[in-house]
Amino acid sequence: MQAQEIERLTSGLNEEVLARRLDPEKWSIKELLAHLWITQRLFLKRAERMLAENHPAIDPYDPALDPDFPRIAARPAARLLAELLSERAAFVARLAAISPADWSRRGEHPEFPHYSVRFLVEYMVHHEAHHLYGIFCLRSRLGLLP
Ligand code: NI
Repeated sequence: MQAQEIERLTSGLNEEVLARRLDPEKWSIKELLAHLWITQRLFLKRAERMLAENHPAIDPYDPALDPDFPRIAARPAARLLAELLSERAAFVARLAAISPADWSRRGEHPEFPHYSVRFLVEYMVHHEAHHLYGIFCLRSRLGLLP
């Protein structure tokens, strides 16, 4: 499961190293972890709304405008990781319980004309894989084998 990759690629690094920005303008491993923690919750909330409401409006998320980001990124990485993994298990269990028709329930997203529960899950997986690549590269540059 992809979530285990987050655990593997963030293991064996202390808080100082995790929070180190190798490029001053780019996120540290811990900021990337916080971003995945935040977006997983966001995706779950969106899915719940799409399952409960008819065509709810979905607001785009811009991390640069998120006032909670610095506070969340300052939390201990081990806590973020543990919560991300347990919330992932709950998310997967929730999705396993929905009906085939529920996967086609829609939301109205200004950028994506086919925003369904199925699309949201596929988007989340690709978005996370994109950031896992970033974590993989940072970890490698820190001198650790993946
Ligand atoms: Ni992102």
